[in-house]
Amino acid sequence: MERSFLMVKPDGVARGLVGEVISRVERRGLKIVAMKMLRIDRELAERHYGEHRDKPFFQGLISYITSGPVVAMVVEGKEAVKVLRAMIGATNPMEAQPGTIRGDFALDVGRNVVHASDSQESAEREISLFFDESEIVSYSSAGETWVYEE
Ligand code: DAT
Ligand code: MG
Repeated sequence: MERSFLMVKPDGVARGLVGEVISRVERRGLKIVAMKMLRIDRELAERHYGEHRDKPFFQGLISYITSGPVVAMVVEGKEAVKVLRAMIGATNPMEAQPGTIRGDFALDVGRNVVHASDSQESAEREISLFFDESEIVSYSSAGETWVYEE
């Protein structure tokens, strides 16, 4: 099974959308194997978004992501990276399809409610930025019997 990193951003937490996001993940059959609420500091923000350091929106992005608590998760499942990217929708919510999290709950690229890793390499990097391996749990879920054919 593949792992991805999913995060409800400060706007999502402030707007009371944590349960909505978690609920969608659970209903899809994905398994949450780690979760915590935290306030991201500047150093962690700059590491997490390091690939965007030279972009014009970088400072705004860092201010936004450090502006309030986030809920960070490790999510496990078949092709979890691809599935979560499809579930969150396009980066710019104006282009995100209805039915996606951004397409249902956001309008502004600078307030797009959620983050999900864009590749397996990003997922590994982001998970290790936010979680110790000891914080990631192992348990059996209904998925093992009812979500996957085998
Ligand atoms: P994603 O969050 O879909 O992986 P990304 O990695 O390209 O998108 O960018 C990270 C975040 O930066 C994104 O969620 C919102 C912000 N961002 C991206 N492009 C932007 C732009 N053109 N203007 C303002 N903010 C932008
Ligand atoms: Mg990204």
